[in-house]
Amino acid sequence: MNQHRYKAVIFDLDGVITDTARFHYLAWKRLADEVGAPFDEAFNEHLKGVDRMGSLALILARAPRTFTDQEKLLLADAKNRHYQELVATMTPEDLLPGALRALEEARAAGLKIGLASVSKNAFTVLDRLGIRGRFDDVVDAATIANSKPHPEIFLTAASHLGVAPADCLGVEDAAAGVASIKDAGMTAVGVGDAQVLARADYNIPAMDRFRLADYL
Ligand code: B16
Ligand code: MG
Repeated sequence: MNQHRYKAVIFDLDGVITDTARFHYLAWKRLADEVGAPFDEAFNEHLKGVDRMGSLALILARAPRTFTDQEKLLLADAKNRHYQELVATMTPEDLLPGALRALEEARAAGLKIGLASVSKNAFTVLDRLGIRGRFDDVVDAATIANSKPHPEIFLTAASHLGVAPADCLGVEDAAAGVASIKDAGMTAVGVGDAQVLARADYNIPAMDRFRLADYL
């Protein structure tokens, strides 16, 4: 049993472990151009931590016409196929600087390690990065009803790890993700803009500044 303040660290994937946001952006951008909806990097920020159909709804709300449910499913499928083509090019070199060390520090400290991503492609991404075996639990996003900022995914991760939420440290790069961690009753490390991630208990500009000892 470890003697630390926390018993588990639960990581977000996109923006914390790897930069899949770039691929989501490219895939959504192509779709937005096809339907005539305005789309840029700033708007893409609002999609971080939002699930696929939720993201599509936000994009289509700015399109010049409405879409049937069947059209929406086809559009979401097309976006996902494009995204998966991009993910297929990933290698362990796509780990964000500091991410692997953070996983190693958590393991060395005897903490449980979880992944809380609302991406249904998370398992594939972890396999491409070669790090799936480093997690004690990876929440299957297909089992999650509410995407971030709802706390469900972080609560599910804690429950799978057998750790009380108050004993968990969550690591997130999106405001919606930090809200999810805080509303789950956990301590949050925000990775990125401290003003955007103002609800986090600790703020670092990027994962290369993550030092587990700073939070224990
Ligand atoms: P998929 P996270 C989220 O991952 C992304 O931030 C978000 O942009 C994306 O729409 C969502 O996954 C769903 O991804 O289409 O692969 O199921 O930040 O929770 O790791
Ligand atoms: Mg993220």
